[in-house]
Order: sequence, then structure tokens, then C-alpha cells
Amino acid sequence: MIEKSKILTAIGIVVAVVISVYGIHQLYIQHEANRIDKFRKHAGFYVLKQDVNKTQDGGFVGFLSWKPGKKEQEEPLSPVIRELKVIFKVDGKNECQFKITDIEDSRFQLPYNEPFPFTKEQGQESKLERIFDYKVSQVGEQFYFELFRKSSGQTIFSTKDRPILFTDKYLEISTEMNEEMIFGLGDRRTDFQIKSGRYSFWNADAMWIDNGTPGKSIYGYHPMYLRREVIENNFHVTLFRNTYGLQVDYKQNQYLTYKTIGGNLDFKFFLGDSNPENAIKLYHNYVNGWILHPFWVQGFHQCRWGYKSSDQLMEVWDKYNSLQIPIDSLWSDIDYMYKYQDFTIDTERFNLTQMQTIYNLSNPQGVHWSSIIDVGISIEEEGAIKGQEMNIFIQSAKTKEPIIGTVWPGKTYFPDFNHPNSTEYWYEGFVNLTKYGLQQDGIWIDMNEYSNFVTGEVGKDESTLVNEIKTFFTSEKPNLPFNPLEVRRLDHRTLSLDAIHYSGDQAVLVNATKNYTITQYDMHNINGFGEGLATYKAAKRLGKKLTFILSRSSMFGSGRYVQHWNGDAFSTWEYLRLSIPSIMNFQMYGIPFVGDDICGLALDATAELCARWQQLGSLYPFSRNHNGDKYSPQEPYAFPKHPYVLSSTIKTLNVRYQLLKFYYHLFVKGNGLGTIFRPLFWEFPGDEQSYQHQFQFMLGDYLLASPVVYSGNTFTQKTKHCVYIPENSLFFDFYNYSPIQGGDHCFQVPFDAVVPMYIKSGKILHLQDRKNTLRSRFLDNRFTLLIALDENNESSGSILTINNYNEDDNIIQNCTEQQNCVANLSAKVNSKSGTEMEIEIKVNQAAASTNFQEIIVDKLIIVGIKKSESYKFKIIDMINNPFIINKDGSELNLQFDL
Ligand code: MIG
Repeated sequence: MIEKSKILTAIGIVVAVVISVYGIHQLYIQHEANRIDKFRKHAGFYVLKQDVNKTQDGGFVGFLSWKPGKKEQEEPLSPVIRELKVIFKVDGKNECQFKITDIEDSRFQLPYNEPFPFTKEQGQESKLERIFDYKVSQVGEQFYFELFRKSSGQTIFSTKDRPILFTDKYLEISTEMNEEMIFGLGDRRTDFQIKSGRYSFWNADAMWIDNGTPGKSIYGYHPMYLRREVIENNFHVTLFRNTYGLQVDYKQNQYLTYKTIGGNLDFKFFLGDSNPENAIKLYHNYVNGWILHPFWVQGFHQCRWGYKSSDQLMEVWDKYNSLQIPIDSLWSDIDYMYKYQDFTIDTERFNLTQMQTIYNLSNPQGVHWSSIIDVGISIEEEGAIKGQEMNIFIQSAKTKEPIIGTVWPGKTYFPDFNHPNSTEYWYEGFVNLTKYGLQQDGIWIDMNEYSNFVTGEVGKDESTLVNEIKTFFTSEKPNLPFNPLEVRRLDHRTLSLDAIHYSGDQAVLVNATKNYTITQYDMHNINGFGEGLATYKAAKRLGKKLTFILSRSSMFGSGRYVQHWNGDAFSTWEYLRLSIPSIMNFQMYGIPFVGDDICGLALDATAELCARWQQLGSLYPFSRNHNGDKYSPQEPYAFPKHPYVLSSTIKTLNVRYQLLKFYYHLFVKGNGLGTIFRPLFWEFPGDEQSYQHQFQFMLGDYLLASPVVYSGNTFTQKTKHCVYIPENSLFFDFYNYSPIQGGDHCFQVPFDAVVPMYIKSGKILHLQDRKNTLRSRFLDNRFTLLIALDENNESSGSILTINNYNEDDNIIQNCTEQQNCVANLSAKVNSKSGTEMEIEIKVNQAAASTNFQEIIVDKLIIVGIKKSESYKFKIIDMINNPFIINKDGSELNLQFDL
């Protein structure tokens, strides 16, 4: 028998230890902060050595030297780089670069060419028209640089009166801020407008919410922000073109400070106008634009971690079929692999004949197979031997052998996607998977931060268990002058920072300069990008035309190769809500095809939450219900006691499929640039109120959606909900065509509902109102035009002039290569005598040589027809006499009676 007092003592000791460890930790953090602060104040500053040399196109080159302060000796933070070069380059009318680097520009950095973001040449003329100008310090005074907008005098960036530090492993620079609003600032779950706080940038496998406390970054690296300027309310984008661990310290109205642990101080600025979309398009052009997904991917997806056999997949498939729930892909998480080994299938649990039935696309019920690949290669699988032969694994600095971590298969090696052989190695992996006779249509790449269950690495003989998360401290504590995460080691649950990457001149990603050994310290935030690129190349080589690669980790520039989901979400209302700003963030980051796990990954979803999430998720660009292992089922049919989950899911997915071609057309029309799923203020930047409604969104500039994002009354099964419509604007209810004007509108929304949604006046939307199309490939080429008139009785929109969305080649040839598959639609309604009206619809090619494959309009819904101070609508069925669009100038003139 253990005595009570002993237990109490034991508890006491544990509590004391926890408290003191925590205390020491806090002290340490404080100490670090003070050290840097002192350094900033006392150490010294940079001055221009001589006047800057102005360049022809309006930029300059200058040289800085370090003027040590009295106390520099006391603060050996990291060796100061005393001689620097500073460059200001005018890249075009709206675009420029400001960079501080060592004299030879020899530090580790992303190359300025493909596959990385680079400046697209814009010609001398554009540069001469530049809309910005700069100021720079005098020789001898503390160096500063200021960028401002010529027309308004608005400061875009100013380092004036704030320190610039450039040491080997700690760099710092600040810009002034002034009555701004900023958006973006990295991959994190947070409100759309960024609040004051300290934000970390370090790719991590984590699912926390970030309210501006250090250490809360998640999977990707996107150090850009969109800022609304106070003077004239223009927008611009600032990109910090760095890849190292970073912390941004932001104080609204005052300053924004970058603190990074390597690279250069390298900025790109993109100056748009009062429409945020224009600044973002300039940025997207710089990051090489985003890639178009195949059409089927626009459909609905069902996934879960925990479909452990093909029998189970069959069950889900049968349910979807018998209940007539639209679906295009049924996913396989890590369960399908043999011992969690990449590029294998456990054929005992996953009967290949059964799989071939489910995934047989010539069967009308067949669905696409999307399946996961983790980045870690089990040390026990065939791929481990091959990888060693090809020398493609990241090496441990200690053993000079492949570094070993622990992920789902147990001990794993990690591919180094900088190694010239890695591309071939990765491709051969996918080839191996094809040997099972299944077609992998969607490739899901996970854990690519890289995620590791142990911190740093583990020795060959140390035992680690699958499913057991242990921390081994075999990697030494990294000696850093500054830790951007503050609360955690940088190698926490990832690889040792000193692990070695390929550093030769055949590098796939980054070449080292001057015998520099590239380590994990340099590559950490680039790893996921590297895997995405290798996967893209493999998919192409395997014959994929349009690719779908769903990557958790990303970096600026990833959207050129992969799509994205927001990673792990808890099944809670807060996570449901925050999925919306996260999706908006990735619009800005240039990966617009993105979604959250519908109904959440972790914890058991309640029926009400899942119903609302299905409703909201049916409007995500990427719409997938995904659940974690061990949590209660959350497929739309998994709540038999609450039938509204299933019924509202079916209703709302039917809406998605009605809009599927329209939604896809927004991507095609964007042609790799711009946003699709937009904040409300994007369309109404002059309406201050619209900035407050971050949970409403717009699809293109057509539809305003206002999903229910709070729990309601479980007794009445309704939720009180308010929709905000921007002042001085006019919308029409998407479902019943009634008008809705500027202001707040509150009403009850039943649990069993679709998302309140409104079409903007002046827009023509195309939809397909056939019921129960259960697979995207069965959507035909017949459309309904929903014509929402503006105050002048006019309306416009666009549509794709292709009749086959299922053939990637058709889309590539007509849309992505030639950009000649878009037509503009315009409509005008005239009133004739009495109740007689007339509508005129015109079709005009958007490109010089639009290729018209025949499409058919067999129904018109004309809304917003003004008649004695009220709005009327008219539905015109033309099934027997359809409007055929088959050439430029196709026209329809129709009389109707109101
Ligand atoms: O350690 O593959 O974010 O979507 O279901 C967890 C299992 C690994 C994390 C992904 C999640 C996926 C899960 N994965």
C-alpha cells in the first residue's frame, strides 16, 4: 500500500519541477530578448560608404559599412558582416526589389529563376513609368531606405530610425507602419486581418491557432503581406524573399520587424491600386502563377484516416451510391500501405479486385483513387536500399549516414530533394505503385515539413515504437543567437538542424557557393516545396496531363506545382470558422485550390457541426470530408439520429454540382493568376464594414455566400444568422431570386439547409440545374443562365466554350496553352409595350481566336427586372428551342411577357 502522504509528496515534486522548468524557460526567453535588444541599442549601425550609384532604370547600388558602437564587444551575437551591398531595382511600373546582401552576394538563397519565383522582364518603358520612388540616407548617417508611392506620397516601406542588423545568423530589419490593415503573413490559423503580435515562420506539423504568440506557425512558409494603405486606400504586397526561420514582430500603426536567422534582407514590392486583386495578381505573376487541376477534382471527396480495408471502402462507396450522394473521389490515407511503407499496398487488407471495381471509371459509379504518400522512407523497405545506392537521403552530421527519424512506419530516412538523383528516385517510387494495377489519380503528399516523431534524429539501435511519440535528444541543442519560435527548439519533431543536404553544383533546388555545406538549417522550409516539385515531375512523366498533388507543406512558389489543404483541424466551431480566412490566405499565396477537412480531423464531430461544415465545405474550392483515425464516423450518412446531416449535405452538394463548371471556369479564366474564393471587401474595398465580415466570402465576383458558422438551437434546429450586404450594392437570393440590399439581414437558418447565397446584380452566372448528377464526368454541355440585371437592365459574365471538361487534353490545348476557351456573355433587357419585354444576349470571344465547341443554353432565369418599384424575375424554359453557342457573335433575341 502506498501512503497518501507519499502520493501527495510525489505530486508536489512534479508540480514544483514543472513550475521551475517553466520559470527557467521564461527567464531564458527574457534573456534572449534582452540580449538582442541591447545589441540593437549599443552595438552599432550601418552607413553608406559613398553616394549610391544610380542605375539607368531608376534604381541604385550602394555599399554599406558597419560602424561599431561602444559596446559591440560585449554582444557577440553572431559575427557581424561589416561590409554590405545594397541594391534597389526597378522591375517594372509596379514592381521593385530592395536587397541587402554581403558584397559578393554569396550567402545561401533561392536562385532567381525557375522553379522559384523570379521577376518577369517588363521592358524599359514599363520601368520608366514607375509609380513609386525612394529616399535613401546620406553618406555617414545611419543607413535607411524609404519607398513611397508617387501619386499619394504614401510610405510603402521605411527603415528610418530603426536598426538594421546583418550578422551571419541573425538579421533584422523593420519598416514603419501607419494606419494600415495587413493580411497574410504566413501559414497560420488566425483571423484574416493580422493583429499586433509576434508571428513565427518555421514549417511545422501542428494544428494550433495563432493569435500572434511565437511558435504557432504551421505547415508552410509564406512571408508576404497584403497591406491597405491609409492614403487613398491603395493596396500593395510586400514579400520578404527569405527561407530561413523567421519571426515577424508586428505592432499595428507603428512597425513591422523581421528577425531571421539566415539569408539576406531581400524584399519584393508589388504596388497595386484600390482593388486588392491587382496587387495580388502582380504577386502571383512573380511566384510563377498557379496550376490548374483536372475537372473531376472540383467534385466532392470522401476521405478518412482509418479506412483499413477494401471492404470498408466498399461499404462507404455503396452508401454513397445507394443514398445518391455526389462524389468524385474516395481516398486512401496511410492505412492502405503495407506497414506504412511508401509506394506499397497491403494486398491482404486491400483486395485489388475490389479496389479495381470501386476505382473503375468506365463503371458509371466508379470514383477516382487519391492516395497518400509520406515523405519518410521506412528503413526496412526496398526503397531504403535503393535510396542509399542512389545516395539521395539527407545525411546525419554525426554518423555521416542517412539521418534516421521516426514516422508511421517506424524508423525512416528522408529524401533530399536537392540531390540530383532524387527526382529519378521519387519517380521510380510512383512507378512501383502503378504495378498494383491501380490508377492513382490524386497524389496526396503529407508530413512534408518534414514531420518527425522524434526531435532531431535517433540512433540506429535506439528503439522507437510506432504510434508512440517520444523525444530523443540525440541532436545537440542548436546554438542560435535567436530562436524565432522562442518556446520550442527549432528541431522539435523535425530533423537535426545540422543534417546534411547535397551541396554540389548539380543541385535540383539550391547550389551551394564556396564550399558551403547546405544543412537542414538552410533547407527546412524548402523541403516541402522540393517534394512537391519532384512529385509534379514524376506525375508528368507518368503521363498525367493536368496534375492534382495535394501538399500539406508549401512555400511561396508552390502553387505552380501543387494544390493544398489546410492540414489538421479540430472538429470545433472555431476551427470551422477559421477555415475561411485560411482559405483566403492561400488565395493570396497563389494556391487558390484549397480546402479544410470538412467536419474536422480530430475529436468527434457533432451532427450539427458536421451539417454546417458540409454546407460551408460544399463551397470550398477543394471539398473533402476527412476524419482522423479513432474518431467517430462523420461521413454525411453517419448521423442516423440526425437525418438533417445527410439531407442538407445532399442538397448542398447538388448546388455544388450545379455550379461545378461555373466554379471550374473561374479557375480556367484566372489562367494561373488571381483569387477565386474572396473576402467580401475584395469586391467592395471602399465599404469599411465589409472588412468586419471575415466569415462571408465571394466566389469570383459573382456569388456572395454567408455560411452559418455558429451553433444554434438544438431544440428548434435553427440558428439565428445575419448576412451583411455591402452598402449601395444589390444582390439577389440565389435560390428564390428575391432582391437583397445593403445592410444587415437577420433570419433563422434551419440545420437542414443550404448556405445562404446571393448573386451580384449585373452578373450572368451559368449553372446546370439537372438533379442528381453524381459524378462530375456526367455533367453535360447544357446550361441555365442566371441573369442578374443591374440598374440599367444589363448584365455580363463569361463561360467556357469547351464541351468536354473530362479530357485534360481538351482543356490544355484550348484553355491553358492557347487561352482561347473563354467567351464573354452580355445581356440586356428592354421593355416594350405593356407587359412585353425583350432580352438580348450576345456572346463574344474573350481571346483573339476563341475556339467554339458547341454549348447549349436551354433555360434563362432573368432576375432583377424592375417593374413599378419592385423586382420581378422570369424563368424561360427553352428546352425545345435552345440557344446554341457555337461561334463568336452567337446571339439570342427573345420576347417574353412579364
Ligand atoms: O501524423 O496520414 O494532416 O490529414 O490523415 C498524422 C494520417 C499524419 C496528418 C494529415 C492527416 C492524415 C494523417 N497525417
